[in-house]
Amino acid sequence: MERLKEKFVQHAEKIKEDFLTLKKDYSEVNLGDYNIGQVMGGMRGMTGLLYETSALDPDEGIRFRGYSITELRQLIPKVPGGTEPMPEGTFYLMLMDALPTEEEAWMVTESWRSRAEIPQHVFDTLDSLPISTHPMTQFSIGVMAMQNDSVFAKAYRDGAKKSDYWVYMYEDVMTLIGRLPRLAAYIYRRTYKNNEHIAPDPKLDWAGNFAHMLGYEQDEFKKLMRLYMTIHADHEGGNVSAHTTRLVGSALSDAYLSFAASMNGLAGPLHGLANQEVIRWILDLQKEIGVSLPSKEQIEAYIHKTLDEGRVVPGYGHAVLRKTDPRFTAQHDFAMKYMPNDDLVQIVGLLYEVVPRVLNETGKVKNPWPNVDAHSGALLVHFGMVEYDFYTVLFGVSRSLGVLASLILDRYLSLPLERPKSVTMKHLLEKYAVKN
Ligand code: CMX
Repeated sequence: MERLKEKFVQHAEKIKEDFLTLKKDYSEVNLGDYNIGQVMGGMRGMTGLLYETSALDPDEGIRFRGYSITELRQLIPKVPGGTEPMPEGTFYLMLMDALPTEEEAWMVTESWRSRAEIPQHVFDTLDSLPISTHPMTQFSIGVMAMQNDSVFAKAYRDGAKKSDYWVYMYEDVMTLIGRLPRLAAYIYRRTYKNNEHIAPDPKLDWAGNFAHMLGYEQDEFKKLMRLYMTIHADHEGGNVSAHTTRLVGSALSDAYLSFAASMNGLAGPLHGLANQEVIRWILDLQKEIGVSLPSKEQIEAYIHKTLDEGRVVPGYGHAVLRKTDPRFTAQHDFAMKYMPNDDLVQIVGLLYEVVPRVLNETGKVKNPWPNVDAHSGALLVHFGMVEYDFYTVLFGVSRSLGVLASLILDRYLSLPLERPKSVTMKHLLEKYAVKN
């Protein structure tokens, strides 16, 4: 058995005990009440999912197995000469609930590297799509095109035992994550770089190799990719991409089916697509005002115009967070270190000074502060990655780490089919409305 897999079993046996204790002795304990407003309002604030790899505090932001982004940047191993955490280490932490040593982080790299080759038919499938196909659509189709390699689907068909499902899920997850950078880089180079592809460099770490295959060799871009892949990796279980992975996986759909479904959710503008929308919105702002660095007053007028048109200000607001997203702060920190004078970075900074007040003045926005998507585009443009329609694919590659680590755990714990109950408005009105 792969050493990584053995380590996972050691950890998973312990959490299985907790799982069984909770199920056996505490199943009847109430977690809270909810109301019709929550049922009608996207289930905000309703606790209804078990999710181990990360937890989100509305004020503090995300913690991966208890560690904040700041702590990850200090404690997760780095490549030699590196300054940012290896995403492999973050994956290890999420899967095993333990900080990895350097050797353990590289063990993950090695496992993914050994599985990274993509069958030719996947590239042929992508090549058959019109070049105008959105990169996220290509990404989802590329993942689906790999589904016939699923060892989980095959094992299920061959009558595998329920207690062994996780073994096959583990294989699929590790293979899929190993392949994603190559798939994403292929989409990027096919769509924007004249179909000129770059072979992987087996000496590099997962994120460094991703940067290399995308065609960005600057050391700082590789650093950015390591940070980017770490901070977007997980955001507890209720967001659209994590929840979709869980939901679809609960039907015993394999990792390819579950992950492709989650990416279709990430591709929505209220979720991951917001990262491309932010930069599109800023570029439109520059164009409309006619200067590369607008004043605060000009920015404020543009925000009002956006709101008056009935649009949202992309990159601001959140369904759970109530303070500035620490993922925004980590990116701002990176920007201040490497590109403080960049015009787009400065606009991001000016927006931070203006948008929260304007959103607060609407009286309806619950969180006026920036989320992760408010900053990422400015960093990417700085390095020359101007093709913003591609940005959500980067988010997707990173998001695989958390949602797929969780999917292995789901099958280890044999979580059941998700099947919440729905209710009609007629029923609610008949039962609860006061009749005159
Ligand atoms: N600009 C303008 N209006 C906003 C807003 C924003 N950035 N954020 C919230 N609002 C509005 C909502 O549209 C809603 O208006 P209506 O009552 O007219 O429908 C009202 O404020 C209340 O919304 P909320 O409770 O504060 O926020 P939600 O939990 O409903 O939605 C989110 C959260 C992220 C969808 C929303 O803040 C938004 O649309 N933000 C912009 C898009 C964005 O950046 N998405 C990325 C989120 C992070 C990620 O998943 O990647």
